[in-house]
Amino acid sequence: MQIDHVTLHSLRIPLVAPFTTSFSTQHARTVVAVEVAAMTDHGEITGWGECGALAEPVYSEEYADGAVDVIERFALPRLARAQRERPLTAETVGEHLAPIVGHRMAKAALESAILDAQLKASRTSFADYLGVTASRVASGVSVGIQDSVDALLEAVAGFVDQGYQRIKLKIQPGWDLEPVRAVREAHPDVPLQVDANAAYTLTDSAHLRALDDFDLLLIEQPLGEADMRQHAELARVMRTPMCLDESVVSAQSAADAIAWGAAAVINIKPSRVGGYLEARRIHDVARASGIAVWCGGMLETGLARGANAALAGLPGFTLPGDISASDRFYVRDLTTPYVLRDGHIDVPTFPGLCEEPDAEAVANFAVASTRVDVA
Ligand code: OSB
Ligand code: MG
Repeated sequence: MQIDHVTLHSLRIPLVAPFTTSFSTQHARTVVAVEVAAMTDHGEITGWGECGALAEPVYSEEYADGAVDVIERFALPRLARAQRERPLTAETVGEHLAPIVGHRMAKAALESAILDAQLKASRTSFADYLGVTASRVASGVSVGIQDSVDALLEAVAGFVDQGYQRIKLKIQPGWDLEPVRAVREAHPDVPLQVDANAAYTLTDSAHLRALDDFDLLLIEQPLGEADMRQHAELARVMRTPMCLDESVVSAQSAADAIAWGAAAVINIKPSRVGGYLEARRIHDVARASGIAVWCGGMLETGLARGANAALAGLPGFTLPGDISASDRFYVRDLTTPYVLRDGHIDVPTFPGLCEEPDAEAVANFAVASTRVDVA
């Protein structure tokens, strides 16, 4: 294909309730939506991609406005140059953008939009592209830090009643053993796991070990992004399986984590690792090593939620993902909302990665929009 122009939409979408993690409280999701207008063998096609970066650089070093900047100033000029040589494909985007260090969420958004256009042009669903045969995936939910244990118990009971297959509790120092114990006592059999978003250090080992009493599926990213060796040390003293999120940014870092014993489980977030193609490679590395994976989330809108569900249909995704229904975060999604049916989310069958977003919703939530000519 040949990209003609790209529109970068900065959206601010209100959340149904504030979402608190160890690094921030969000009241709305600031999200960059990438709209690629391309000429393909099948005519003019528009593709959409979502950027996982939050408004502030608090989960990783990326942030929404920074993603717009790097896409506009550095990524698109490279793709413009590349497509003067030969037609662009989604599979070559990663190589064209490799000289740009980091900025994986920005790259992922662009690659997703191009892959969406490519699959729409060939009338292929993302599941068929991946070779996924599953028609639905088990749905888990990530529950933020609450003001009180009672509020947490009420939130968890609501999600359990809705049929979510697994509950993930956000923890941080001062909000860990007591809330986890309370949820475990109220729901003795619910599949339960915790996520610390790097809020602890290795000196907290003895304290974190107390979580072993609660029959957790895993503990996610207790230590810093760069603390791979320290995660391996912590893993040796805990029974609860160690899962990495922030530390795994590529297939290479996944291989390192596995080799060093830093991860018994990996949370694969397509945005964090530079896109769905690298996410697939991490799945393959983990599966070849006997390491379980599950699909994480960044409060995706309908532009990426269905693609995450398709990815999670790959056979190595043996644990429920953070792939909830749209209404877990949004009153109004950008696309047809994803719904929970019997604790599962359907794997989409439409062509491409996502449905075309509702133009009125995009206009409603837009705070800025930048058109970049690429041809
Ligand atoms: O660590 O998994 C995380 C949201 C924002 C940033 C980091 C994380 C999360 C979540 C939300 O846990 C998961 C979801 O999208 O449902
Ligand atoms: Mg996490």
